[in-house]
Amino acid sequence: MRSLLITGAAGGVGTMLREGLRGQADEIRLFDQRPIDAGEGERALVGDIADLDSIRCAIEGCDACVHLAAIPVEAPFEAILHANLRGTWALFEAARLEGCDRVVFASSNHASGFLPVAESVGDAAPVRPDTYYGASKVFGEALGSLYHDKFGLRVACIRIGTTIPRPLEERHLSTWLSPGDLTRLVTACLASPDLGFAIVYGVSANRRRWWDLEAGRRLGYDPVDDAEAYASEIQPNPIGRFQGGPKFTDPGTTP
Ligand code: 15L
Repeated sequence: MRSLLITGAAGGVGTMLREGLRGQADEIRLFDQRPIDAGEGERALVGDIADLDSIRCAIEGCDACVHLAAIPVEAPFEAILHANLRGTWALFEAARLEGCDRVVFASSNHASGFLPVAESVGDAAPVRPDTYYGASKVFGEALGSLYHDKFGLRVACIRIGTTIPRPLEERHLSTWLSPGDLTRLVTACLASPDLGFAIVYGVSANRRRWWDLEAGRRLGYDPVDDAEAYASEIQPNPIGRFQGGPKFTDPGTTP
């Protein structure tokens, strides 16, 4: 690949992915509202994700984009509207206008966070957002579908679980996506010749997972990590009734 754009590259997931994808493109452009020190083969770009002109400049000449820029937790609606809704529209529109025909969109498990923990689900899972944040990810998936059907973009929406270096609480034994598996999944989405439009759950091969790996496997994702390896180090704590976890599904958490 010649050029790859990563938006939101200064965030937690962006930082892990930047490491994992190093060397996979001749040039990796790192777009964020915060300045980034670019390394070899990288170019840092500062801008507002909701500004169409900025993102058009950033994506011009790119073969693919990984779109991570967003508010990653629940927040007041106006903030979500700007970064997650306008920002995601600007990204898809810039991709269309500049001829970047492959977008990997960082959706979230919170698009379906109100599914009960007892339910095991796959890519056909109904949307059950648990927050404005989760609803904004559903909007992003819908835009991806629209830009695929109408303009032929190849779009993978990854409903990311919990991407942290290691599981820290009981829920993570089900939801963990290890940094290594994150890179494997995004790499598969960037490379698959079969990608049209897909929604895949971003989760490691955790034996306690609720989410089906099939949609990811169809694109070539082959996870190797299992959160169970850390189970003995984790203090038991309440998971709650819903997959999004109590921090997202408690009525008090919506501003
Ligand atoms: C997410 O989508 C969030 O960005 C992250 O902060 C975690 O809450 C993660 O999901 C999770 O569900 O653990």
